[in-house]
Amino acid sequence: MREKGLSAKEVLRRLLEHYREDAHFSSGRVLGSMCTEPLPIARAAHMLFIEANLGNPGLYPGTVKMEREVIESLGNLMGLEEPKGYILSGGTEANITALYLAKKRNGGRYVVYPRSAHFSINKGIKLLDLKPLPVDLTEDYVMDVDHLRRRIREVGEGAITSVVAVAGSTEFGTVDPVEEISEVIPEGVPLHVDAAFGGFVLPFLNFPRKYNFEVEGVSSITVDPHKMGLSTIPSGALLLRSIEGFKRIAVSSPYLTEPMAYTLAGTRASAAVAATWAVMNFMGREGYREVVEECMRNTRYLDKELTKLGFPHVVEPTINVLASLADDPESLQKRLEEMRWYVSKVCRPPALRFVLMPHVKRSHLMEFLRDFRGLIQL
Ligand code: 0PR
Repeated sequence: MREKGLSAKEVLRRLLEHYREDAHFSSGRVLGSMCTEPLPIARAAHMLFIEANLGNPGLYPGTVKMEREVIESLGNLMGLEEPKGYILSGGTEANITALYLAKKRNGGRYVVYPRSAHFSINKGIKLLDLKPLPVDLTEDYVMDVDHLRRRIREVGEGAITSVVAVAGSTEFGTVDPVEEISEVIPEGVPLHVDAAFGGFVLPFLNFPRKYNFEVEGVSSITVDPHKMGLSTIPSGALLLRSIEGFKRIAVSSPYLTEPMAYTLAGTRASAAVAATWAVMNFMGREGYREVVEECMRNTRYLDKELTKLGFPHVVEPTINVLASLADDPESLQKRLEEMRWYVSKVCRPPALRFVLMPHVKRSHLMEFLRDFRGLIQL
C-alpha cells in the first residue's frame, strides 16, 4: 500500500480505466452469463444498506425483517408456506450448506447428483470429505432415474448422504424429474434441489412438472436472486422446510447480539438482502413473468436462427439457456471474443452456450447473428 493516499479525483480516474477494461451487461454483448444488470431499485436499496451486516443481526432488525420476508416470498414461490432459510453469498454457498446440513442429519458418505450438476456440488463434496456418485443423463439431458436406482443399490441405502437434483441446469437449462427421483431415494435421505438459476424462471413459465417443495421428499432448495431475480451480487438463498437443520450446524457466538450463528459466513454482505427485497416488491410476479417471457422469446429466436446456420440445439430449451451444437466451440468462442462477443461453451457434447438474460435485447441478437454469419463464412 502506498504511504500517502491519492486524491479522490485520481483514484476515480484510475478506477474508470479499470472499469473500461471490464465487460458490461449494458453493451448487450455478454451472451453467456447467468448474471445481469441489477434493476435501478435494487442498486438504490443496495447502496442504502451498504453497511448492513446480518452476521450481527441484533444491530440490524430492519434488515432481519427484510431477510425473513424475502425467504418467505421465495419459499412461497417454491411451493412452501412457511419456509426457513437465509440469504447467502450465492448458489455455491447455498449448495455447500445444504450438503453440510445433510451430512449432519444423515451421515453417509456419498452425494448422488446428475452429471449436469454445477461444480459447486463438487466443491461441497471435497470440503466435507464426502464421495461423489454421479448419475448419467438421459438423451433429454436430465437425471436418468434408472441409473439413479442402480447407483443407490451399488453403494447401499445407508451410505448416501444426500441426493441432489437440478431445476434449470447450468449448461442445458434442463429440469430433473424431481418427483420420480423422490420416489426412488431411500426414506430419510435429504433431497436437495438446485434451482439457483431456474428458481426465478420456472414459476413464471407454468412449467408442467413438479420440481420444488410441492414434492414431499424435497428437503431444501437453492434459489439465487442475483441471477434471474435481477438483484445485486451477492444474493443466493437456501430454503428449508424447518429450522431444525440449521440448528445442527449452529455454533455459539457469545460476544455478538445473537447467541448462535447459523451460516458459514460471519460478516454477511447484507445490502444484497435489501436489494432483493426491493426488487421482488417492485417486480411482483407479473413483472418477472414479463421478463421471463421476453427472455424465452429471444431464446427461441436465437435457437431458430442458429439452427438455420447449422448449429441446432442439443436439447430444446426449457428455460432461457441454449446449447447449440458446434464442431469446435472453443475456437468459435475465442474468435467471437476477439469481436467482443462473450459466449460460453459446453464440452460434452461440444456446443456453444448462450444464456438469454434480460440485458440481451433482440437488436443485440440480430447484430450478433450478422457477425456470426460473417465469422463462419470466413
Ligand atoms: N447452481 C447452478 C445451477 C448454477 O448455474 C450456479 C452458477 C451455481 C449453482 C453457483 O452459483 P454462484 O456462482 O452464485 O455461487 N452458475 C453460473 C456458472 O457457473 C455462474 C455464473 C454467473 C458464471 C455469471 C458466469 C457468469 O458470468 O456458469
